[in-house]
Amino acid sequence: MSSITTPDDEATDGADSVDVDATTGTDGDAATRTDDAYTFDDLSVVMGTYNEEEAIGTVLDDIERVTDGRAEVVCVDGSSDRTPEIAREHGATVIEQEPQGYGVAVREAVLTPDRPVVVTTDCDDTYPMDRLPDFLDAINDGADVVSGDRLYHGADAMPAFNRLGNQAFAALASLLMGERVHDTTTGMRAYRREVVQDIGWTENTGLSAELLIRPLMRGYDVREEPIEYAERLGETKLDPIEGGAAIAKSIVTVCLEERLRRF
Ligand SMILES: Nc1nc2c(ncn2[C@@H]2O[C@H](COP(=O)(O)OP(=O)(O)O)[C@@H](O)[C@H]2O)c(=O)[nH]1
Ligand SMILES: [Mg+2]
Repeated sequence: MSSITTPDDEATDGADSVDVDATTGTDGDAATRTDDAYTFDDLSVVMGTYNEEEAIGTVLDDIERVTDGRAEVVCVDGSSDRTPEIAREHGATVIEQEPQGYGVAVREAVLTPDRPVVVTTDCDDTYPMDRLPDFLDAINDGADVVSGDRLYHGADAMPAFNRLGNQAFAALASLLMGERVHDTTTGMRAYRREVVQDIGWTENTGLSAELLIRPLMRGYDVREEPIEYAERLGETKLDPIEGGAAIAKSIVTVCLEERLRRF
């Protein structure tokens, strides 16, 4: 795992408030480690879903298989197709919301669960749900945020324009933060619930970058974990030019806000 370790002496009040109330594990699978380690019973997998009927069955089947049906699934849905029906058939909690963009949906999704570990994903079969145990392990190892780095393995399935853009976003954020990050716009991350609850989120298309940058700049233990990235099922909901401009703006705004906050 590549690690962005923020020194403790840079930690601020936000990081100090991370107080892990670990629950007792049960026996049985790879995600069960010690008495006070989180297990799949402590995990919520959350996502925005917008007309993803081609992909949602596969994504939810994968989560069920990998977590033995123990992870809770929350979908914040703005679809006009059969996505929400398929989600409910799979036992997911579906929150209906008018489509207002990625970040509006994902903010609602990360704030909904009561469980102590929250994992985000896209509902498009691009992210490896098989890696959920590794993300949970990293949280149990002390990480506050575990961020899937798609670019580490090359992200061949990503359109070349998006890949270049994502590399540029990571370079820009690294420069502004003074810490090297490799993938700021990934959809797959694990968070301790306190992290998402304790920080105020402002961005929409740029929420993914914000969800990495604010915790990192507040001294939380943020780690990047290389992941494979697969070809999408169904159509993308993000316009690369308009969305890319919004993400760049979010990165600059959030980095400046976090720098000012330190004074
Ligand atoms: N509820 C909701 N979900 C959205 C909206 N926009 C995007 N999503 C979902 O957010 C995830 C990310 O979008 P995606 O099209 O995969 O973006 P990309 O990965 O950048 O191509 C997908 O699961 C989408 O269905 C929206 O306005 N409302
Ligand atoms: Mg996607």
